[in-house]
Amino acid sequence: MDTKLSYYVAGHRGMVGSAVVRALQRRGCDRILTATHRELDLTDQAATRAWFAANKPDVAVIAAARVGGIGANSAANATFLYENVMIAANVVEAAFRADVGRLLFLGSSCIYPRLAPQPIPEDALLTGPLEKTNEGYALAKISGLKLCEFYRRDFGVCYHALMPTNLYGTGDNYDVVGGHVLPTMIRKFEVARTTGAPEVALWGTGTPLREFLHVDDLAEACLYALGLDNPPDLMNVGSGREVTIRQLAEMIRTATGCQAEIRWDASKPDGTPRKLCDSSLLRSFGWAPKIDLEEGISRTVAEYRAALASGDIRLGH
Ligand code: GFB
Repeated sequence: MDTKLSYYVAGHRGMVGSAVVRALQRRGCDRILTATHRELDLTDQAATRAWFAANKPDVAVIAAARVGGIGANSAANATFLYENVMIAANVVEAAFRADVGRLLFLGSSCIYPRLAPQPIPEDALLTGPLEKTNEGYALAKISGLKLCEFYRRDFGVCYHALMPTNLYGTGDNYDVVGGHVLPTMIRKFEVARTTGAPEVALWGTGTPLREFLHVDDLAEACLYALGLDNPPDLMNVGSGREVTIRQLAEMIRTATGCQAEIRWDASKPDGTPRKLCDSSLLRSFGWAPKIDLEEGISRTVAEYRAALASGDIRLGH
């Protein structure tokens, strides 16, 4: 990737966007453009067009999205579809109008069919029905990646997409109702440890399999993909390692030092049974994850404790 270019990182206050900014800074890139939600509402077409026309970045990385775990998604499919499809459509079109030649769009492995072959190759896209709990989010992300593919094909711009597996790490959201499973478990076990609660209630049966990737590994994958002259339209990004939700809970209980018993609340949804990405395409270009899950969890637990102590932490949406 060219560190002399200007990079717009949409969603720079989120977990993914802030990791991309840190990765760009590590490479010595000093032309990083950002706009807070208050400064620029990406669901507003006129505002998005005006911002791109005024700022004209060379490259745009789209990490802005309404995101959440299974609870937030299943309770608000309308909002997840509307906001994310608006962001994708506005940003891609406004970037094109402003002559942005390169754009990287970030999605999620939930774009693939609920019962896709495992590990999931990129060409499993649109071969079967989606997981219902996050259908709105998935449809918006499919629209976004297809917009990139079609603008590239029709107009010759290099717009492409990465589909990360379940992410965690620095700057995550620790909302126990709407958050993702890994940060939620850290918070639940930490609360139980510090209050001496005898039990922690977790959702579902504990049997689903998930693949987790540290967000700093994803950020490096983004820069890797941006360094390719002719990247594939769509590439998966995962660690290649699956754990059951039950195994994840044990790992986090150990990392936090919590003694509480786990109670599984089967009235809460399991979601998709398994979603392991086939990341061999991106790996064939030379990218590989560096942070293994045990190391990533212990680092994240330490960061959670430090963030809680300083008050610089997201505990809700
Ligand atoms: O991260 P998560 O909420 O989302 O993980 P998905 C859900 C899995 O963890 C389910 C179990 O099997 C849950 O039953 N789980 C156990 C818990 N305890 C908890 C808990 O306390 N909180 C939560 N949240 N889960 C999301 C999609 O799916 O993944 C998004 O909804 C996005 O669209 C994201 O794609 C990456 O992995 O099921």
